[in-house]
Formats: sequence, C-alpha cells, structure tokens
Amino acid sequence: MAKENTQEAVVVRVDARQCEIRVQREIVPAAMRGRIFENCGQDKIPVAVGDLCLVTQEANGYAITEILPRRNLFSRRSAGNDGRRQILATNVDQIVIVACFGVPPFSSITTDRILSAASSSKIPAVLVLNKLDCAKRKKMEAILTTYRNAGITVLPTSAITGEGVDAFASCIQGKQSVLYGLSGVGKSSLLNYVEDGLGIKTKEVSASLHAGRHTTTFTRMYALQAGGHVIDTPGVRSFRPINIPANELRLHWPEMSFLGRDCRFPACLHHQEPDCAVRQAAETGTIPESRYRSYLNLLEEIQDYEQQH
Ligand SMILES: Nc1nc2c(ncn2[C@@H]2O[C@H](COP(=O)(O)OP(=O)(O)OP(=O)(O)O)[C@@H](O)[C@H]2O)c(=O)[nH]1
Ligand SMILES: [Mg+2]
Ligand SMILES: [Zn+2]
Repeated sequence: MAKENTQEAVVVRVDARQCEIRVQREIVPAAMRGRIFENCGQDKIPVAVGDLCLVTQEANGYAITEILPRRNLFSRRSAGNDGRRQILATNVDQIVIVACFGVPPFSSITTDRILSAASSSKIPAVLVLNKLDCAKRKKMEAILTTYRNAGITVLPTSAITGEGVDAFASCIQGKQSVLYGLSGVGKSSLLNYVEDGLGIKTKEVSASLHAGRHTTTFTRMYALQAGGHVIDTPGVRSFRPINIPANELRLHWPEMSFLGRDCRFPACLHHQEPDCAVRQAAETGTIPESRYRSYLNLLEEIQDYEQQH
C-alpha cells in the first residue's frame, strides 16, 4: 500500500539529475531517488517522459521513488557502442514520425528505421510530411504512394500555410503521442500551430541556414486543450533501433512479409538468398526500391552488431 504522503504523478521532462512531473495538475520539479537507479538494466536513465510514477513530498520538494509498470516504451540504441538503450518516451498511443519536403531532405532510411522501431514496440505509427509548401509534386506523390501502400497513415501538412494541420490536430487529439524525426522538419512548429499558447522555441527562418543545430534540446510533454498529450522531442540526425534481431527485421516491413511467402526459403532474409521473391519485387518495382534499400541497410548494420557482440 502507498505511504501516506505518496502520490501518483506523470513525468513530463527529464534532465540529467532532475525531472519535471505533473502532480495534481501542477508542473513541479522532482528529484530522482537512488533506489530507482538500481534496476536500470540496459538503460542510461531509468526515468522517461510519459512514465507514471510515485512521488513523495519532502522538505525541499518532490522525489520520485518508484516508476510504475509501463504499458509500452519507444526507445533506440544510444549513440556510441555500449549497447545501452535510450528510452525516448513511454506509455504512448502513437508515434508521429515527422519528416518533410524541402530541408532537411526526406530520408527513407531514417523514416523506415523509426517505423521499424515503432512496429517492434507494437506502437502504432503515423507519418506526417510537413513543409508541403516546399513539395515538388512528383516526389511528393512517390513518397505518399510508397507509405500508403505499406499501410501507413500519411498526413501532409504545412506549418506555414496551415494546409493539412486540421488532420494533424485530429490525429493527436485525445491521445498520448510522441513526435519524432530529424531536426528541422518542423515538429515544434506544427505543435505551436495547432495549440495556442505553447510558444515552443523553433528555429528562426534566417538561422535555418546554419545546419546542424538542434532547436529543441529536451523532451517535454504538453497537455492539449482539446484533450490528450503530446511529447515534443529534440530532432535526431540518425536513428538506430534496438532489440530487433536480424532474423526478425523483415517482419517490420509489412509489404515484404506478404511477398516473402513466395521465397524459396521460409526464413529468407531477402538479402542474397536464391529465388528471393522480395528482391525480385524490388528489382521490378513491385515494392519500392527505397523501402528495400533501407531494409538492407539496417539488416547489414544489425548483422555487424550481432557479430561483434
Ligand atoms: N517552408 C516551411 N518551413 C517550415 C514549416 N514548418 C516549419 N518550418 C521551418 O522549419 C524550421 C525548423 O522548424 P522547427 O519547428 O524548429 O523544427 P523541429 O523539427 O522542431 O527541429 P528540432 O527542434 O531541432 O528537432 C523553422 O525555420 C521553421 O520555420 C513548413 O511547413 N514549411
Ligand atoms: Mg523542435
Ligand atoms: Zn526472400
């Protein structure tokens, strides 16, 4: 049974030694108590945005004493080669992958890696394609078709003209979502557009020429007036999924698993095996080459990693 001064709270922001929590509708700082570091396992930090936790009120503020069981968890392999896991968000209903037309250029590899991580965590994902105002029609249609054929909901938007943002707003309403994608695609701009008063810092238009700077530097959950919560994250430059074995990777490319029934070997990795129906489909354009290439690119990386560990 919970102690008398113990309350339930939600973690809305995490820094190196301190967090912010929402408790009784207020956002307050909270310290992390030593005990929660004990069962950290492969994680760098035991607390993540989205966590439900127990907190106690101490003389100089709140302290998190326990993380409650998570219903799901979105993570990646942390930078460096220590095999650690970086938890990006927990207890979410969906991952909203944000990519864009224009700058930074659309990256199939990054998008498909994030999609595979969402799939392996059993979290639904949607793809927002922002900067519609910068889109070239042919390229836009190719990207839309590729992902819609893979069974993924795609929402084209522009945080400048407002086109498509209503659909984005309905997509996040009433749910707990995490926005994730490359730096500079317009994650924070989209949130500012649909939610009055957030005032999240976004890149100045003039400063966007200076590539490589992240505008959002911490992950933070915001409550939506229409109901639901959304987690804005700092953009990434690259993404490595974690805990997907090479021989299961293909399960996360839905359009390949159907075709894979025609491969000679039931456990075909769709790489160099003879009579591979998936490779043939990529060669003839039945499945998009970009999706097959991003699969192979990740497969080889995971195989290298598995050989080293
Ligand atoms: N043309 C155009 N520019 C946009 C659009 N949305 C955002 N931008 C611009 O893109 C730049 C980056 O926007 P941000 O909202 O800071 O991007 P972010 O994804 O939050 O970036 P990080 O916080 O670094 O991850 C800014 O200069 C925005 O004004 C859009 O729909 N069209
Ligand atoms: Mg941002
Ligand atoms: Zn095959």
